[in-house]
Amino acid sequence: MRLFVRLLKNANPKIEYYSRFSPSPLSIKQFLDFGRENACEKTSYMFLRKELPVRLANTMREVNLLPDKLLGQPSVRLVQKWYMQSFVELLDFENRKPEDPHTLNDFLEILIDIRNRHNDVVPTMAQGVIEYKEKFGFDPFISSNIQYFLDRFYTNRISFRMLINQHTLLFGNDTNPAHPKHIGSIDPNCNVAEVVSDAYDTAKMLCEKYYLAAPELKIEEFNMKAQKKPIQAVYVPSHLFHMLFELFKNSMRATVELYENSNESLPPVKARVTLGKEDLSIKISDKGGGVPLRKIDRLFNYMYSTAPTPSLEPGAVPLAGFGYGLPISRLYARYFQGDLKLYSMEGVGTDAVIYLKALSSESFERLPVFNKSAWRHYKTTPEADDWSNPSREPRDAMALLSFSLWEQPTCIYTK
Ligand code: W6P
Repeated sequence: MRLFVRLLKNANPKIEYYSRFSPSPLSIKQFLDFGRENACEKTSYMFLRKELPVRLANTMREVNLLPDKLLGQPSVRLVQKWYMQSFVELLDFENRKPEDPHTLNDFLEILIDIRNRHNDVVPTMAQGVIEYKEKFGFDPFISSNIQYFLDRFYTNRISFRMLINQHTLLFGNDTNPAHPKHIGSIDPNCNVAEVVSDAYDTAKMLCEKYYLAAPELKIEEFNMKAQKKPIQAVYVPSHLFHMLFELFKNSMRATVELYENSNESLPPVKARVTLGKEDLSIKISDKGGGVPLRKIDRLFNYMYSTAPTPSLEPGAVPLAGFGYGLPISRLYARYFQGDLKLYSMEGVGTDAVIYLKALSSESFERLPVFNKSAWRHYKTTPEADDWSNPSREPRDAMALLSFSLWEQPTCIYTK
């Protein structure tokens, strides 16, 4: 305990120190090569004992830029405490040599502790946003700050867990006997259509449980690189599953709800997997009636889609609660240089496309960096909009127009 207090005193200058380094992004190929060939626990240790504090410190500095009204919320405080605790635990290894008998095993154990400590970061931050909204209401400026922050904060968390998982899976005793060919959490031959089908099956079970029906799935593959061969990716199957499961839940819910009071059979959800030179793309299409363009951005907005106590609402259906599923799925896609986009046509249905890099040598981690430019995002106040607002009274505008045209025509040009 005394050790911890002493370390805590040291922590603030250390956060400052480590936050001056930018995180070092790795590509999937680098993760793979490292894990496959010379998987050396000492090398991994030497890299992580610096890189993990760097990534933690970068994000901790950014948390401190949040508006005071948000920082003051108990759940945000709790999350900050977890980050501080983990940071301090990692500092303990700054001077521990990998050759010392206990170092590597102690490091493994600490990593597992840290991973567990941070399990509930997402729902806890969501609680913080709820607390804020209940006290202060919805504010567009704060909402855009929160959007910017949480996108970066959760990306940092995804990357932090990726590094921890690779180390513990490669060097711990929790190697995965079900997937001997996986390198840590990466499947070098990930059959994309199989993950599509698994994610569909899981969403279908949920959907049938609550709606007593679910649309069928139709999968098509277009392999432009090697005709007729199943499309494979070098990727983290759990990330892919997470994204697809989220999209299927949304598509199924839209479809089933549109046909709720109809005798017609449900239109199937279609999945199309394509491989080109640069992109591996997966499109999930539904005929669930679509979403008007005006509402599409909201599906990705944290503050907008954080409903107070979402799972406890009476009559609420856990399927596609429009919670954090979509924004976080998009972060998974972007994390390795891909993206997730929605193309909807109101009245008909929605296409959701996951874009991944076809080449593992191009899928570098996309990581937030704490610097001046990030700082500016939090500290500058919004300026006046540089696009027009639709006139609230169209006839006023018309009256003004005819007035200037007929009474004082030159005014328009001499201004
Ligand atoms: C909808 C709304 C939505 C969001 C994400 C994915 C698919 C769909 N379909 O109607």
